[in-house]
Amino acid sequence: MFEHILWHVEEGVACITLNRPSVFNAMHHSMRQELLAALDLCRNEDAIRAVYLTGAGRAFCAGQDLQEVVDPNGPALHDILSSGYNPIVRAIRNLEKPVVCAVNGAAAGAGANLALACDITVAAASAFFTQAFSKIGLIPDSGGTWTLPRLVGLQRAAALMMLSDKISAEEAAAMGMIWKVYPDDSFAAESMRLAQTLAQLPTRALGLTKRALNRTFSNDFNAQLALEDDLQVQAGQTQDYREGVSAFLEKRKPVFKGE
Ligand code: T3D
Repeated sequence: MFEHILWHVEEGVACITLNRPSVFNAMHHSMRQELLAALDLCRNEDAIRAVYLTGAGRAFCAGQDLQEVVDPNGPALHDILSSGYNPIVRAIRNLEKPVVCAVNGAAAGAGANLALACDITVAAASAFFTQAFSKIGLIPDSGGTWTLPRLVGLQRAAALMMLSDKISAEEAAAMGMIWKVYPDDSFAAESMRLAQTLAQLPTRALGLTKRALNRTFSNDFNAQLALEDDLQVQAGQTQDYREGVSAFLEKRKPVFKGE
């Protein structure tokens, strides 16, 4: 189905694996378009209730394929962003389903910022992050100048972006850049279990939660209260809400269907 990513759906989780391990899963045009197409499937398929994004081999993603940018027939910088990274991170933020990013190894440049665009980002203990852009004379993209300061604060974001130091998974978790670090040997199983747990939760409520979180830094307090009011009314109309309340009152485990 795809050439540069692996795709399968398992227990309500769409598993997307960036799959160019020989170049640390650096992204070129076809891979970006395949990732976009996969995210589109995630949006359109009701049976998909969570997304799990990871990388094959030793890296999660080394960002832009630097061979592509020196190719005289390759796309221009603007096109790479406007038809590649920008729609990808927008699709992740606008997807009203939880997206887990499982950073299995190096996450550099656009690869690092792709990870930060996801809802819950976890990493293997041996993984590391580097903004990398300053080392090649570019500015951070893929939404990084928006997400990173919101996650770690302006000072840390400035230092991470200007110096492009490698940050270990533990350091990333300590500064709030990611959610959790798992030991290497249990990373794949534990990160997948996280996605499977999310896929069993009330999908519509999680999607609406994401919509509210997407607005939190642009709304003032009153606008956010009004948004919560509106979204809560929508959540209250779902089958999963009825199931959640019934299950509580009947002292049993709820069975959410994402409806
Ligand atoms: O047009 C535009 O550029 C706009 C878009 C910008 C978005 C961006 O993402 S810009 C930032 C691009 N990314 C980078 O600058 C990161 C480059 N890579 C690295 O700094 C290092 O590879 C890592 C820190 C990620 C990992 O280092 P290390 O020592 O563990 O591995 P390595 O030996 O450097 O890399 C392994 C292989 O992957 C190697 O190939 P080889 O020698 O075994 O045949 C290396 O060339 C290849 N590779 C790694 N990153 C890229 C890459 N090949 C192409 N593009 C890459 N980005």
